[in-house]
Amino acid sequence: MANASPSVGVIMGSRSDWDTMRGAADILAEFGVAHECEIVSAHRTPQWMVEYATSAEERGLQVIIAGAGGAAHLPGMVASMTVLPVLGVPVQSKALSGLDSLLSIAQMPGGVPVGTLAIGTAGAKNAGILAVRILANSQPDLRTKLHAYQENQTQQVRDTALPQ
Ligand code: RP5
Repeated sequence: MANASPSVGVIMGSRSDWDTMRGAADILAEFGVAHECEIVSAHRTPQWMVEYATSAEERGLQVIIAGAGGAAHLPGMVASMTVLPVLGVPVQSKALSGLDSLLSIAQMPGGVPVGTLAIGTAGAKNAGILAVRILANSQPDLRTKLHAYQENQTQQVRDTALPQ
């Protein structure tokens, strides 16, 4: 599933982002969405970032999930070079707990949108779900799976008892 005509690209600035970003990949795998995962750094591999962003549409990607930490320029730079929806995940940085990542990703100039998620693992998970929701607009089978996912989540909470 990870390599067959991917419709979602999951990219991140560093290997160190993987523990966070695997949450997005796990959701895509759970829903059976073909995806690819790559390290693409805005600062360490800028030419590769340009190549990735400018070829994404013609390669058949429909959504890009981009995670980065600190001076997190990757999502915004990718969004500037494609018209595909870009979902940005602020990775929790050591120095500033991800506030730097969040602001770097969220505070885009008008005209270059990045859909910014929460800091860290919740953001990565939700980016995966949001990508599935976008794809579900044209894929009824994914809509059905989303209903089941949500109902299951609700049931799990309803079935949870607090300690006496
Ligand atoms: C960013 O710098 C990456 O997205 C990562 O979150 C952060 C630190 O990278 P490493 O020094 O751990 O490779 O580009």
